[in-house]
Amino acid sequence: ELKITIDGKETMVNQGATILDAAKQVGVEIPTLCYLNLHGTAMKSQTASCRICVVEVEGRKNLAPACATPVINGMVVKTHTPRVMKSRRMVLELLLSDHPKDCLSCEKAGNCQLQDMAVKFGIRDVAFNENHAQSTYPKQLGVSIMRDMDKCIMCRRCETMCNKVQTVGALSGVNRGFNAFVGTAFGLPLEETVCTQCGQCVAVCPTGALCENEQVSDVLSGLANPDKVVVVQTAPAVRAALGEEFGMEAGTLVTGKMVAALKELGFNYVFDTDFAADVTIMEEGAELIDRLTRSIKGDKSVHLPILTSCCPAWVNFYETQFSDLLDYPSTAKSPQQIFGAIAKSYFAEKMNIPREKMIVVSIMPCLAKKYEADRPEFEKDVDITLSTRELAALIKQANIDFNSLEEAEFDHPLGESTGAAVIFGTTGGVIEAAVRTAYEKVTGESLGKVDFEELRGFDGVRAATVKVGDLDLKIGIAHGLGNARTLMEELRNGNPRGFHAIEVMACPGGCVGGGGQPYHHGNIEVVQKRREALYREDEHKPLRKSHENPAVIEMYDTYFGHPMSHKAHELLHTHYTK
Ligand code: HC0
Ligand code: SF4
Repeated sequence: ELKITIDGKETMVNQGATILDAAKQVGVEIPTLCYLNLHGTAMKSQTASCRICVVEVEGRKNLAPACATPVINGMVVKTHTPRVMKSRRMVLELLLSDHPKDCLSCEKAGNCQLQDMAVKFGIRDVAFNENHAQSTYPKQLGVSIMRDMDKCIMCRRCETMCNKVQTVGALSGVNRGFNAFVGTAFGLPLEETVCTQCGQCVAVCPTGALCENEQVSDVLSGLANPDKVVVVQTAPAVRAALGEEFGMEAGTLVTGKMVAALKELGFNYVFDTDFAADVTIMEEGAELIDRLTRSIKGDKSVHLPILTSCCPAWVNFYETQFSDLLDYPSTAKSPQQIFGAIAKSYFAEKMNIPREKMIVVSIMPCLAKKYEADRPEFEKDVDITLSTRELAALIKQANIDFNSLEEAEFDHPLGESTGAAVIFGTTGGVIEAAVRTAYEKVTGESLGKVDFEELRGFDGVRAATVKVGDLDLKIGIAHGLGNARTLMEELRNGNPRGFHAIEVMACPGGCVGGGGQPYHHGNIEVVQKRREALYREDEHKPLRKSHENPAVIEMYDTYFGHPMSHKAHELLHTHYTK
């Protein structure tokens, strides 16, 4: 242990701790722009590129960046001397001198850490402003992500996310000095690179350099058109985070208020992606049982483990990076797409609504869902996808007092769901939902306890064995694409651990940590609180197994026949392309 004194407060830290870690321990806040530490995951970015976190270390001539300076025993540090403050201000003015000043209309306005810092430092005039011509990179508007590299401050958090955490490698720093920015290979649009559209670069970008492709106005046009029937679905993880946009504590569940707000906004039907998640379990569960049964009978052509296929960035990742293993993923579409397909077939037929009159909007915690909805094979079953943040913006625009809304209920029938569907939004949840159903289908017994604690947790790669009748069902779980890569390489090497099923979610924590959620600026505790909220909602649901959803049962009885039927294959399954 090492002793350090920060602003007169003494503390002990472990070898390897930085001044920033020590300061956090004694409750001293040191401002940072480039630093990123998602505790509990493998992510850490300490490029020390912004120099905002500099402090004075007794006995040293130069100011030291707190994020990258290891503690030495007996160190004495001061974090807010006039010299420190002057230096921080200088850095900030330099950053601002080369930064566009369209803050009024910037997408990140209100969520920009650079803007917050300028407010905090009371910057009124920006020095050096006239000396540097601002670079003019063209804005690139992609299907999920908007890039505006004039606003890049070279903190390189996105690079850390993309290259180290996700191991995708779509982004890297180019040029030096005032011309530096983070770019793609040959300046190609993200769609033409290995980018998976996961949106984790957007989630950590402190400025307006990386934002989502906003589609709020498309939704407003739909709502304003009297000839259209506008149907909305909300993903599991949205309800656990939307409240943060209205000042609520992380982990507050706002399911009922969210439904009420959507009704106020004028959607004709407010439905739940959770309904479709229950359907996914019916299809994917049946597929798993089918593969297991055939394998037990000695069929050598069966591909095990089955891989979950509901996360679009993950689908993109295996299509691009593991195209030799495309027989392994489940062919079930994601709940978002299953919902769209059902809304425009089963529901539309039931209600006599012509397909062309219906607009299906999804509210997703994710940016890759925009890309998924746009994939040509899905034929616009989902028309528009908004992120959690965009929904919040829409509610604010409509002047709806979210906090005082009376809770409302989802509409029938596509608003019915079970607890199994709710936990889809967190790492381990999809496979737990599948196990609840597979267990009962295989053994014919009713599960006493539906909580599979062994599948929960936050380690990047997890493995668990669940007893299902005579079978030891071996399950692998990964969240974050770098962790997924570890499991996929294992699979390529012959599946030595004998997994039967693997769940992958591209974002750290699963959808609760998605790239479309309220910005948490690298505070992973927020993501953990959202996860707990989903487990709470599951616990309080009267039904907690997908195959018990009465609206799902009715739909199979009257429309699909049974899981994996011909019609189910046509509407609820997909294929993968290299
Ligand atoms: Fe998810 Fe989903 S759980 S990917 O994380 O499977 O985005 O929340 O909507 O589709 O249900 C996201 C969340 C979904 C889908 C569901 C799955
Ligand atoms: Fe990389 Fe994901 Fe950003 Fe694409 S969306 S550039 S894969 S971090």
